[in-house]
Amino acid sequence: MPVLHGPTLPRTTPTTRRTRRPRATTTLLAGGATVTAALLALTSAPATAAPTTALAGRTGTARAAAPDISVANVKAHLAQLQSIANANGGNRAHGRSGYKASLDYVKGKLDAAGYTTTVQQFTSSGVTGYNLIADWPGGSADHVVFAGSHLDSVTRGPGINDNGSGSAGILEVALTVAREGYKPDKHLRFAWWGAEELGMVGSRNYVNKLPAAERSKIDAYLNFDMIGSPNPGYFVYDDDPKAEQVFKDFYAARKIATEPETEGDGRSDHAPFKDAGVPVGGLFSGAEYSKTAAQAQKWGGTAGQAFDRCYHSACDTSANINDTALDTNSDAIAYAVWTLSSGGTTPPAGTSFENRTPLDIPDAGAAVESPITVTGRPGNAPATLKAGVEIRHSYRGDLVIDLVGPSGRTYRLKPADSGDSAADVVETYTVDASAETANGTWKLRVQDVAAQDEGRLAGWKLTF
Ligand code: DTR
Ligand code: ZN
Ligand code: ZN
Repeated sequence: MPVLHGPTLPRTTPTTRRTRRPRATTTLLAGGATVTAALLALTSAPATAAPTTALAGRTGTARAAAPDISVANVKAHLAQLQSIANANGGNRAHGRSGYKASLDYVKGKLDAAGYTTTVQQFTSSGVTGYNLIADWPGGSADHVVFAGSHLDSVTRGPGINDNGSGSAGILEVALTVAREGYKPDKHLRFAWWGAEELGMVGSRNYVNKLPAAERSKIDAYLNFDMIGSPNPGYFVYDDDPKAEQVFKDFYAARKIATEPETEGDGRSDHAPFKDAGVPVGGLFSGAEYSKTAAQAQKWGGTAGQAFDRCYHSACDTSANINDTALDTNSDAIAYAVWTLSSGGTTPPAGTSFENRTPLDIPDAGAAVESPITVTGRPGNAPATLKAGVEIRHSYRGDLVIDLVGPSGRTYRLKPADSGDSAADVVETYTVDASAETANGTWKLRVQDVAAQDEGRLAGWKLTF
């Protein structure tokens, strides 16, 4: 039975990894019937073509555009934080009762909205501190869009702009996600950090405890520390280019000039994420530095005066907020969260997973198996899954080759053929694997069923 040879597999390093390769050639059997048709006839459990389920089960709003964030709601959160400070010695600082009361307020809102919340404890200056992490159920666990703000104030004041503004802004964005029933492609996570004013202690504690495999899943960490300064500037973090561009697009559409945030490196909770190699972005409306005449020209406000005259002072109260900056920046947060959490989770077609670990095939012996674990591919495998095989053997007619899917279902790639005395199998088979989930462990099973000739599997790969 003449078989058109598939492409010779390129030599690669002996690891299982995801690579992009040119599409393989379908192997045709005599008479033009594709291997797929032959495979369907041969498999013990015929693979019925299941509908692509990548989008199945999606409910709720998959709104493309971000909704407006109610600045009235953001200010209502700020009023609560002000009341908490008033009732707790005038501040919401790490280790003081006002901080834990602030966290309990935010947590209560998120729990009621359906978030999965976690309170992470740590110690700083001999005092217990707390981070609040909130996960919005759903979205690809391999792609996390993460928005954070520190919730603590300095001891000298209530910290309404620094950083009630960022905390209230991301809280209202998170509550709007729930109200909208937003179903992002990526997973959404929000955090309210403790002890930032002591040197990003809470956020650094979180990052240090996060396994490297989990850090690598964070597509972007977005930091919001002071977004309602009374004499506001519009600064965009110039770290991750993609996040920076998303924010710049938002402001450009509203004809608001922005400047890169350059003096904040290491000065807020994005620093531990950046140090760990996580792409970071964020917004800032200014602190103790004075607004220049040029900046006043484009942003309004008062030249020669600090962006926030009450920075780290007792006067950082509910009156220390510019509502326009708070409103615009809260909308910018929503725009970035919606934009960065849409799409971009399924690797492009032509993505390959390889196993280049050689495997000896015992002559007239038991079958051997070589595994490939596929991750990051939601939904089912395609009806034209490519299985590229490279076997070095002196009599290929001795060999039976099967693909075993994550379900355990077996797909016959090559039967034994005593009349085929040629050497080696270097072939790409096309398999209708649409009944299988793409993610999971796939196995190539090879058996030498006749004596006197032997060989080894050099490597194999799956291309989606
Ligand atoms: N360190 C922050 C305030 C701050 C000062 N410069 C920047 C730049 C970027 C973010 C924040 C800041 C605080 O006092 O909380
Ligand atoms: Zn501060
Ligand atoms: Zn701050």
